[in-house]
Amino acid sequence: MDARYKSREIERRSLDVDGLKRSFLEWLVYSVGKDARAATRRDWFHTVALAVRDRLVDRWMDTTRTYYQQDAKRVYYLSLEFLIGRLLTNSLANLGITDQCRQALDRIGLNLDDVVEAEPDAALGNGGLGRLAACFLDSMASEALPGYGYGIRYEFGLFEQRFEHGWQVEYPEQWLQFGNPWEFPRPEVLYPVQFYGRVEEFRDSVGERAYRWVDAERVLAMAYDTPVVGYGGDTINTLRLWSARATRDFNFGHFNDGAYMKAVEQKVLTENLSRVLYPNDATEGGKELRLKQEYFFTSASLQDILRRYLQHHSNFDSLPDKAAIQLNDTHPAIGIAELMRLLVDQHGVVWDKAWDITRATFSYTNHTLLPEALEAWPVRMMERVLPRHMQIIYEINAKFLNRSKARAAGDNGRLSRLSLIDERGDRRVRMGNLAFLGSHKVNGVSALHTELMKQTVFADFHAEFPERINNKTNGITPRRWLHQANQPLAALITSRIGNGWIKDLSQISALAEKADDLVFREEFRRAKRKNKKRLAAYIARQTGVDVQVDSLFDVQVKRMHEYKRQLLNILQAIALYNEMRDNPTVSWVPVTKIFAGKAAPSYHMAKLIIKLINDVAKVVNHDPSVHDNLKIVLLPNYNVTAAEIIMPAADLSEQISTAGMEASGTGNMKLALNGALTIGTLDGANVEIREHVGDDNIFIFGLTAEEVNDLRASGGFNPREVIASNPSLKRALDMISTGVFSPDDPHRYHPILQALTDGGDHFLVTADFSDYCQAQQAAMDLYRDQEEWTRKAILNTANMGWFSSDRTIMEYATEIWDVHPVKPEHPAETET
Ligand code: B1H
Repeated sequence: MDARYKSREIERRSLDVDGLKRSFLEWLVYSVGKDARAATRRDWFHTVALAVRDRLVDRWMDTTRTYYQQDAKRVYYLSLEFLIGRLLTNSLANLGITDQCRQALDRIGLNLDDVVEAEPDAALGNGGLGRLAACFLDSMASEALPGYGYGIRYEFGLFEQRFEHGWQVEYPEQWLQFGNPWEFPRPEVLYPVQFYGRVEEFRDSVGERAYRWVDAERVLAMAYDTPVVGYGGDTINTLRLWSARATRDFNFGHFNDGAYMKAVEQKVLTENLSRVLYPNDATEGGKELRLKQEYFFTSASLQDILRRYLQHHSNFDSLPDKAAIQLNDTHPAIGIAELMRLLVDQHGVVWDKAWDITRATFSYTNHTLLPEALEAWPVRMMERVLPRHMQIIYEINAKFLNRSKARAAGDNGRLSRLSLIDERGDRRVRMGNLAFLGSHKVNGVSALHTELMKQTVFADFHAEFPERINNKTNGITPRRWLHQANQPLAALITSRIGNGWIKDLSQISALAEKADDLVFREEFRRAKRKNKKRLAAYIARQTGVDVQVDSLFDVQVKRMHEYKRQLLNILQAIALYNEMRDNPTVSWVPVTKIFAGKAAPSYHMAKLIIKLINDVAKVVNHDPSVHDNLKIVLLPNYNVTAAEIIMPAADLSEQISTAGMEASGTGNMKLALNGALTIGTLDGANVEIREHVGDDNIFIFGLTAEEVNDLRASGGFNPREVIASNPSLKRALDMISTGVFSPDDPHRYHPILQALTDGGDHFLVTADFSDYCQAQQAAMDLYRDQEEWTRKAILNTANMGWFSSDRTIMEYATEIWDVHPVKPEHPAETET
């Protein structure tokens, strides 16, 4: 063997500084094809990523082989979104080679932080739902659970947001344009997925009625695998994402006609299927392409799951003992009809048996009760796109309604609510009902949300299946959200309680006793200040606004949505601005209001609120009469990487949704873990955060979910009266309506004012305004007492252990999936 080749083989595994350095230099030349003098930052990123990837491949294969050899029960997490962000820092940290890598780069004259900056975010998700899936991948690998993620390899992730004259403008996010060093294309892992066509009835070999789906269009799903490194690097799981490929025969038909250009055009159209992520967080467009995306990745994943199962089994009886399939919201819920189709039509399993297997295999997580987000596909579309599935859904429905009819005792209202078909108006398939019926467990994502599921959307199903609904309060991975993102605080914590918390976040409770330790407080503040300086520099770079590092960093970062009430926050900012101008001699607590978040491109109201925040910011930030005591910034293009800079630097965490509307929230957890105090309503997981951190260490305000419900039901709520009786609210609204913030277009904000008055203020902004302002005042007052504030901040960090996604994932594993940790077997490493 060529000596040089042999030495590279050894190098690929070396974890020491010298070995890493030699690997980098080799990779740069032989794989990236650049000379060190000509290499750009991006070249170095690719170099380092490829060299790091080498160091996880052995253990990745060991993990996969161990699962296979033990025929372990696997869990498959089906999700249209995986918002994983950057992977280099994460891989280094989880492999435990960050320092070695930094030193190796030092020796080449490079800085690791610069190299890291060249990695684009994998923005394959919209918001909380997608980020949750990413945290779950991290936790499954860190807990040694045989877990796979299945999704779509979108070419365009979530759009890039820029502000032009204060308005949101969307740009395509081409994260793959320079290649993706983390993924392994698997051109041999290819499954056909069909659309359209019709169903033919025939008699099978024993004379039974059977069906086949014919004359359909075919698309191929090709796999791309990304290794998911668990903490410590022992378990390395797989995220398998599907990409659409046109079939060859499909093209050849056109070639024979000589219509070459048409064939190529057709190929491009077919492959559009996996091109772009739909950018609507929590709303459904009803677009045919979206339905096709859902079916495309679900069908490919199920075919892959069955193929893997059949390597060890000859019938499907034990499928539920070997595979648990989790539906991340209803987006993959068509999988229930698809598994029935695969079992019954393709593998000849009898219906009732197939149904038992399906139900025992699937479980479903609901993430929202918002009516506009509950997927309901028009029957006419479903019949056209997925004709066999529509039949199967009718069949499931008929059998179910027949059975429940007896019990429903002639209650037709109840029966029509239980139906998989919404018969009102144009007929629609209710995907939530299908997901519920086809699953053995259905969960909500916070205690309150799960309770509301039982009382509202799934009340009838809950009565029918009282054991099925359960709660799994969301969590976040402490690796990315504290260990990686907040190194100053992570180092401080480790210096006091060791590093066990990274793997077992419950250990962080040991910090509670340090809350009264003045030295510890001082160091805690120093860590926070360091993070605030970093964020201030980022704000200056991104927006040109200079903010005071010692001001109260008041942070609301999340998707822009009316129910999340960024509007309430900016109205309070206007009121505060007025107070500061009215009382210039008072010594004000300086406040920096930090917003970030994208609006769905077609969500006009959310985009108008963005413009309002930018307009208010412009006026306030340039007004000398507030003496820099108030600054407002809206950071563009909020994503995982921006969140990693923002979360550690926050003092106050805004979680102010209309009670009953935010299913859980997870940003609330990231901020509290990083020592921010929450100002929030009793909504989603805020309720449980309060229980853990204690009533004294959180600012709760506003109507409860029950009060919201009663107020709306009573019909007696009159926002105009509320406005008239609150001078500071009235003044703020008058300023908006008279064009103080929009002199170029005084009527710009008419739709917002309209919604708050004639529109009935559906999100109860005016109703909660006064209570919110009081809570804000309490926060500012407390902030004057830095010792007291720090004490409470420490208690927040110390009491967030339960919100680790490791806890969440182990609850899923034991209570829903019955999946157990499997330690990979590593053969003794042989150096040949
Ligand atoms: C959540 C969504 C969502 N709930 C539809 N629902 C989408 C719905 O593209 N779509 O069609 C996209 C996203 N996302 C969020 O899930 C909740 O609002 C949060 O409260 C929750 O924390 C998060 C994770 O459970």
